[in-house]
Amino acid sequence: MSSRSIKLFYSPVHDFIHKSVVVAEEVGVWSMIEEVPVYPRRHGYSIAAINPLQKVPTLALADGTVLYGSQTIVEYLDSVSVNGIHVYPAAGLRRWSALRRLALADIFFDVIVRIGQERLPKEPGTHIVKWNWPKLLRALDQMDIDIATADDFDIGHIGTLQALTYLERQVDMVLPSPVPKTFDWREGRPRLADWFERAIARPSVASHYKKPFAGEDSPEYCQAKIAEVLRAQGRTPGPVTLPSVDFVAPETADISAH
Ligand SMILES: N[C@@H](CCC(=O)N[C@@H](CS)C(=O)NCC(=O)O)C(=O)O
Repeated sequence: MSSRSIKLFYSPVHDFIHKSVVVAEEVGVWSMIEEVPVYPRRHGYSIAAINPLQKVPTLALADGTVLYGSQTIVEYLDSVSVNGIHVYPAAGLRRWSALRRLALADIFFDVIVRIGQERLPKEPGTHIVKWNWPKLLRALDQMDIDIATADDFDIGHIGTLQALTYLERQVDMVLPSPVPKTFDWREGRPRLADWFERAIARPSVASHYKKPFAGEDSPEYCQAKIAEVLRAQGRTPGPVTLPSVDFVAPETADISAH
């Protein structure tokens, strides 16, 4: 792989931890990655042409191969480790423990995303929050139990960092009832809280966490990178039309490049 040959389409919001970034750092491939900022809710950032789910993160290799689902992306990055480090433990119980904790943390993340969607003006229904909030509380308790036996740093821990920091970000922005306005996941979970303080001091985390993104992040840049990927796939990019509204419902998102 040549320098910066992998494009990482992701939301460059560094007040929560991104598994893809931490894994790329841990396995020594961060220098091969070109960051492509995508703000999924803002106009001009549709990546539907390369990911039908219109979700970030999405990874594009030099040959046009596109990977999505953060689980797929991090396992791929782990498989191309250049320093011998792997965040997926080898086959056996340690691996399944890590994958279970990764699933716990990732589904936790999806639930946070769903709760965040309650801010959308045309999607009311706090029953969704009431249904999901207990799941998050139970997941936090499970994380607190799991972390008691942590003597390493694996993909499940990285997922947990993302899940906890994303929850914190969402709580800061206020989540609908019954999520408390001042909810702190640390309360009643001292083991998880202690571990978190140590984990965020790791270089792979500390180099990005709470550091504002400093690169190019315009919609034009994003679409130029989409066009590069399409060309690498042998496809002809269509004209880019930036919609005039802030929010584009998935069903009306720009699919002109298809
Ligand atoms: N389970 C997915 C979750 C990805 C996800 O929900 N990403 C959010 C980032 S905040 C997103 O793309 N939201 C835009 C949308 O849901 O349309 C994964 O792990 O890749």
